[in-house]
Amino acid sequence: MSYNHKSIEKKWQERWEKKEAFRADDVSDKKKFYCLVEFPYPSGSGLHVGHVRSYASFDTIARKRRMQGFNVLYPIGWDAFGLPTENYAIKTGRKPQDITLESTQTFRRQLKALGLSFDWSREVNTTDPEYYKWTQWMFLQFFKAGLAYKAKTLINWCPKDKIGLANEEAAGGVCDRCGGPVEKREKEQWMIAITKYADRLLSDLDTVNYLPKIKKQQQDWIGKSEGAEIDFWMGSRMGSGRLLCIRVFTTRPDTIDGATYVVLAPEHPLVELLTTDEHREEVEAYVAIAKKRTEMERGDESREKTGVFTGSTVVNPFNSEAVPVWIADYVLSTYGTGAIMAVPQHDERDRAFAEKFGLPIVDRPLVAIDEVVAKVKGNKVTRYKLRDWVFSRQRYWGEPIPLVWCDEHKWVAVPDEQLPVMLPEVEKYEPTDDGESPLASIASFVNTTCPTCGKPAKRETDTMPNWAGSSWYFLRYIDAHNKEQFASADKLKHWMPVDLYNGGMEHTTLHLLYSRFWNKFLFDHGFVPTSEPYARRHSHGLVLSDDGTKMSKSKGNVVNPDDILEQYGADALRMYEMFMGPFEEPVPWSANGLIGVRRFLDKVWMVSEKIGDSTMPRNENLDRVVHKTIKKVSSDIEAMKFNTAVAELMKCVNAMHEAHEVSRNQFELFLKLLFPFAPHLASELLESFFSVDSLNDWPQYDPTLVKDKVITLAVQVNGKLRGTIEIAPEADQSEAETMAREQEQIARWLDGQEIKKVVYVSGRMINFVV
Ligand code: ANZ
Repeated sequence: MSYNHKSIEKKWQERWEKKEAFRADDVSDKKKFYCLVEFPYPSGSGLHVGHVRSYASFDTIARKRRMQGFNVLYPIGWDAFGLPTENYAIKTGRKPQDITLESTQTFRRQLKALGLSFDWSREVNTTDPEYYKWTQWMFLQFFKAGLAYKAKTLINWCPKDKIGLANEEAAGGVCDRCGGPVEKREKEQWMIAITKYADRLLSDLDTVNYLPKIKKQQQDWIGKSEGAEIDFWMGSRMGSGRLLCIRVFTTRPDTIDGATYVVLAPEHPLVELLTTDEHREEVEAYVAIAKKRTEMERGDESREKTGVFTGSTVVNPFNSEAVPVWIADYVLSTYGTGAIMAVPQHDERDRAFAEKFGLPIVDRPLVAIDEVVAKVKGNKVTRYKLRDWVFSRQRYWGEPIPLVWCDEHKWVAVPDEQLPVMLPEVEKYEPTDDGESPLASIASFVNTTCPTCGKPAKRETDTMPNWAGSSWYFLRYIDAHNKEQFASADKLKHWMPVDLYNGGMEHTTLHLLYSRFWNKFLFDHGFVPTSEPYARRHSHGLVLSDDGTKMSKSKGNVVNPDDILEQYGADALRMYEMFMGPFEEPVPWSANGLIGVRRFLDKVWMVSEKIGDSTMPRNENLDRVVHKTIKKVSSDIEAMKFNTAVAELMKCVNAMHEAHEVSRNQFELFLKLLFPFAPHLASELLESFFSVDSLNDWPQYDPTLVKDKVITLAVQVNGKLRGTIEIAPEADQSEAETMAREQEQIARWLDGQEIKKVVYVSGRMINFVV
């Protein structure tokens, strides 16, 4: 028999909405619990089943916490600026604002149809001027603190999307958005000095509870290296009379005695000066090719080494030997000093290079680092791989950067009372090939007056990257409608830090790092109460299509949650996505798996028909099953092992199904456990048999019932009691025999004896006749 999910789910969703059942209290005696999931980008294609996995799983935790008496904040909103909407607007000739409105309506409808317990009164949208006013205000705090600066840099440029990308968005030389190759372009950009926080972003990882793989990725991305900078001088003066030196960065000063050559990155400023005429042609040809290669290619350890000799030598400052200077693209200009001392004896890459070009490989003992550094007058330095954050985009659909250029006063902040700087409505959004923002062609936007002197001035036309709005949205949820501040200090103090945060692994080096940095900055300036925004971070695995590949529109293998809600219901979809596999691992979609979960829910419905009255005798075995389920489900939710929690609930229902009768108490306990997973069905059954008020506590298991039952069995040798064993009542003779023989005090009596017979009286005794 199948239950009617449509009427039941609609009924409960309407009731929750009317009661504002999930509204969090800003003032409460209860302990707070701030449960956060990464807010979605409202794309035109609607909610993805991958969203459901994260949101439903955390909904389970949020609901359990409410039952446990916590004041829970579980909010949601829209991260709506960015390229997909802008590109879609260009394609369809519509306004990004209208498209966003439409997409958020779809997403909201879908999330509500899932019965997720979000506090909808705190919904935020990063494209709302009331929201981005504060994003702009925060940018100005960075600017005023000297952490936002404009610099000409080589940026990663995606020729297809016509957009500059941060390093994090161009990892491996490919565009994060379209997958196409990324070029280098020189461009003036706003940068934010995240590197000033590199050390704290690293060391404070010790103060938070993140999945180990998340911590590791952040550590690697920040990439701290302790080493030394050492100067290798030329032995003689150049024609100009100058004495040149190459400064190398090494993490292994102890190997310097074995440094048999020096390598410059092809872009190194000394390349030209050090190249002798004899080698110039060859060097120039090499440099031209090397510059075209992506950093990924160049960093690839397995690639055949290439390089050229400059014709010059420098002196190894430790042993005064002359060493040749080479140019090779495995040395990157963007790291360290862009020059290395090569130690083929100790470094794989240097060895491969030396072998290929016939450079000396010498075996010399290591020298203590401090001794080397003192002798060669080197500087100990700490280097980071982390780069400053490229913060401007020459695109339309983002927050305008609230600065004004005045020839006299340079960059001037727009005064607070003039925020937000509104994004003007425009006819055309097309990015330009010269890389200028579409806003640059709107005279009414560009032309303004200098806030300092009142003379004519021009607005900055770059917009912010879409990582801006998401860097602080967890703060806005706390006080979503505040018009005076981004959030009040009292409320921030009440709710921060986020107790538990879930999101995709793909955000570990982007959003997660940016928002930690952003929060630390606000903390340093007294705007937020905690240095770290998230006490605990977890990550869910992707939901793949049934053939194990990524779901994508072009392949037509996207599962639409609407269809499933219609046919199987929200409870089935939610619970299936928790059951499909370990939470942090990618799992393929399985239609059969979904059907199996739906059948389980139908079985729950059927169990309700065999609920006995309170006069029936206690079925102790079923009691044990129920209490073991309480124990396992409780600890599994805490450990985010949602799949095994669901499996346990299934086992319990099977036991109930097989039992002759199920007591009211047993069923009530079960429904309470089911509620965080399948809230509609559980509420419906609780209401018809008990009361939904009973959801005010989380079931506790009886410790005596979860212990496996054991009895004491007497062990005799030749009829004399020699000891006892604790054993399950249903144990057979061989189990009892094995256990008895393992007991030392019994083994002593049997040692060296020939056993003639064993008498076993189940539940009473075992007798060895020797
Ligand atoms: C000599 C040496 C001997 C090195 C040895 C390593 C091992 P991490 O740990 O990643 O910071 N290096 C320095 N700058 C470089 C650049 N711009 N491009 C490519 N390689 C560069 O790596 C630091 C080490 O990588 C440095 O220490 C340097 O090689 C190389 F047995 O110096 B080492």
